[in-house]
Amino acid sequence: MRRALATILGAVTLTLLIPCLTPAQTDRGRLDVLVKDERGKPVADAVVSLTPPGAIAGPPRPGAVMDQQGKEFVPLVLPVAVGTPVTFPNRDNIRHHVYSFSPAKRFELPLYIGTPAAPVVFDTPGSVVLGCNIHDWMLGYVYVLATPYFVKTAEDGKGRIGELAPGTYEARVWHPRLRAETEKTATPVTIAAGEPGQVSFVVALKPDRRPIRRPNYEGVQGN
Ligand SMILES: [Cu+2]
Repeated sequence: MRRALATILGAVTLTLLIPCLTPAQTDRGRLDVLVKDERGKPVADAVVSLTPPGAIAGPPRPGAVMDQQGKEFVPLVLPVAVGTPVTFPNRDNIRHHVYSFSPAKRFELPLYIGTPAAPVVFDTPGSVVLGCNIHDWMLGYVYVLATPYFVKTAEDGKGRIGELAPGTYEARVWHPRLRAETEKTATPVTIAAGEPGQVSFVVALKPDRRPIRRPNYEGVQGN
């Protein structure tokens, strides 16, 4: 009798294990994120990322776009997975001169109109601060992540990361004006199939100090 019971239990265990070994898409989970500041105000343009416990598969990264429009970088923050090629189309009818001195990617796109022929490939994780030599107030960020699981928060401070395999991940938050180091925000998060996980961050931000935009300034010599 005892042996029969053991056999039945063995069969049940095996049956339960099989779906786990071959997870279907429906077994995926998701994470809802919320970022607020110390006064409880929602924080937009924060990037929340998830680092999985194992190795990260490296599928080809689709390209991303950082526009220059109305003499501003659009979007202000562009999160990308490491290895992503980014194009910098100029939608204005004047020239821009995009550059970055950030250690994660030093590059320069000398004065141009239209889309430069070759995209810039962001191959090192970290934040890349963008500027324009002509328009001092133009400021943008490419945030390069070692993981493909991330989301940028909307005006309501919310975002969602979907299609996650169940397991325990580390969540982190980044923002251009974050006072803390992103590494110190690491928080374990468990993702289960069928039930949305949730993580919220309360962040302290530095004041927003951008150079004042000069009205109708086209740049020197009509650039
Ligand atoms: Cu410019």
